[in-house]
Order: sequence, then structure tokens, then C-alpha cells
Amino acid sequence: MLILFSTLHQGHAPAFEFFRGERVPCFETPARAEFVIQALLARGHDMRDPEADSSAVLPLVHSPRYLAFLESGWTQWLALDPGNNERQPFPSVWPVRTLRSDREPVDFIARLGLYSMDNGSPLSAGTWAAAKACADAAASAAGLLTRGERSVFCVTRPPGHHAGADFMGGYCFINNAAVATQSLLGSGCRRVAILDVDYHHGNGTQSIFYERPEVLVVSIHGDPRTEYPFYLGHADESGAGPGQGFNLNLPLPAGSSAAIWFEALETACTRIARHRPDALVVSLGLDTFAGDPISTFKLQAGDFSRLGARLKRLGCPTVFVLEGGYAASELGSNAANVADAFEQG
Ligand code: Q9C
Ligand code: ZN
Repeated sequence: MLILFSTLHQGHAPAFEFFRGERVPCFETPARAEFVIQALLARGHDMRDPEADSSAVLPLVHSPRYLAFLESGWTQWLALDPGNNERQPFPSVWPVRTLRSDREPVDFIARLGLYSMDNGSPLSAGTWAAAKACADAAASAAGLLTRGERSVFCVTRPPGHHAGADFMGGYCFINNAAVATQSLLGSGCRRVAILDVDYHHGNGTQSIFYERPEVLVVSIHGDPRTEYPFYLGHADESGAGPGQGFNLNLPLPAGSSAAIWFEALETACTRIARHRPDALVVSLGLDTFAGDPISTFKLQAGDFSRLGARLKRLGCPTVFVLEGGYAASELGSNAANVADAFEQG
């Protein structure tokens, strides 16, 4: 399978995040991408740099003011104090219900809150360049598919599926699955399906396409009553307006077994087949793995092969974008199992 990857991801390397009241080392590390790349190369897949520039597609997915903030955010942070080079900015105030999000504050931390859903997505010096390179990979993958490639695997880091039209969150800044989808629509696909198999509900992807019937969004994830992102991902969210019926959430209880997970995958695949998509975008989170440090599903290494083989049977040109997955050393082989099984069928 063709792999798209940029070493620019290394510049996105915040040191710590907050977890259960403590500052802990980030779960979402540069090593994750290296493990995935090494495993895919070891199994003989071809690797390329992204070739497309996603600049024209980005404003179709994200708001201009959010993109402007992301692109210049680190520079603005440094302008406040050169010593900030050694510090990570975190939001501490958010425009929740009754507060205004139409006015952009001057204060940097207030703007960071405006454009964040949580305090868990720290910026660092190379965040924009890394996120933009992922978007470029997603746009490139769409181009390759429309030129006849059957499948492309984008090793995207930072991930994207929690990022909405105008906010970051859950380690995500630019929604790579949405960029791939929008690019596919722009190059002639009439219908696209997105399947999100990350442990966490892809709230950003859902919200971006919620009112659009040409993009079916299906997600299998930990029940948001107990799992992040908590405020979206319930079974009764089925789309709105013209998009009514084109969003399917399959929340599963924390601790669910592989057997339960694959039952949900069958439901997902049946719905996707009914959409008759011209292309499939898979938000490939690998945090469903039993050994994942922040998640509770029970998939084993072989289950990722089973997933790849099942997706192959959908018979669609397919873009994979990497989302979560934090069991760093097993991440590579689990990703490669999906890719290998997809190619071999
Ligand atoms: N910082 C993805 O898998 N909370 N994001 C973790 C506290 C957020 C996961 C614990 C988890 C986000 C792409
Ligand atoms: Zn996740």
C-alpha cells in the first residue's frame, strides 16, 4: 500500500498534558509515527512525501479565523514573552453556554480557549507545520485515488478527528479525514463514506458533515456517557436537515470485547454499502487495542488483520488516516496488520 508521510511531524512535540489532576508526559508522541512508519516499511510498503497543497481545501473544512490562529499561534505565544519558548500554552477559559464566541478576544489565552474544546491539545513550535503536512497528505491521498490508486495510508500525526470546523481538541488540530473527504468530493466523487474506528468518538468529523447527505459518517466508539469526548457521539445523533440519516453512531460500553466490536463493524459495513460510496475514508484509531494505556476495548493484534480484511470486502478505493493509538511499540504492527490484510484481502 502506498504510504504518505512527512518528517515535519517531529516539530509537534509538546512535553506534557494534564491527566487525572497531574502533569504527565504526552501520550501523543513523535515516537508513535516512527513506530508506524518502521513497521509499514519493514513489511515492504512504499513510502512517499505528500505532493499536494491542501491550502485551497482547508477553508472548506475549517473557519478562516481558526486557521489563522493555528498558523500564527506559536509566534503570538512567543511574542508575549521570549521565555515562552520553554513553556506550553494551555487554555483556561472557554465560551460555554450564554458566553459569546463570535467576538475574538485580544488576549492570547482567551483566544486559545475560544478555539479549543479541552485543555488536552497542547501547541508546540512545529504544530502548524506538522498539522499542515498531514492535511497535505490527506489531500494527496484523494488525488492518488482519483488517479486510480486503490488505497493510500496517511501516517498523520497529529491526528484529526476531534478537530471541528473552528476548534482543536483531543490532540487534534486539522481534521485530516475531513480534508481527504472534501478533496475527494472536489475531484469528482459524488458520495463518500467515513468510517471512524478510533476508540473515541470523532466529534469533529461528525459535526463538519452533519448536515450533508453526500458524506455518510459512521463511528464505532466508547460510549460518551463515560468516555471522551463525552458531549457528542450518542446513538440518537443521526444527522440534521439534508444530512438526516447520514450519521450513524455505534457507541459501545467501556470494556467491550472484540466480539462485540466486530458485531458493530458489521452494522457499520452494511450501512456503508447501502450508501454506495465512490470512496471510503477510514479514521484509523488503534486505541481499541487491549494494551492501549487510555482506552478500554479489547482488540488483539490479529483483530487488526480482521478489520483490514473486512474493509477490503467493501470494495471501495480507500484512504486510511491515522488517528489515536498510544501503545507505542505495538502501534506499528497493529497498523501494518490493517494495511497488509486490506491489500491481501
Ligand atoms: N488528557 C485521540 O485518540 N483525553 N484522542 C485523554 C487527558 C483525551 C484522544 C486524557 C483523549 C483524546 C485522537
Ligand atoms: Zn482515540
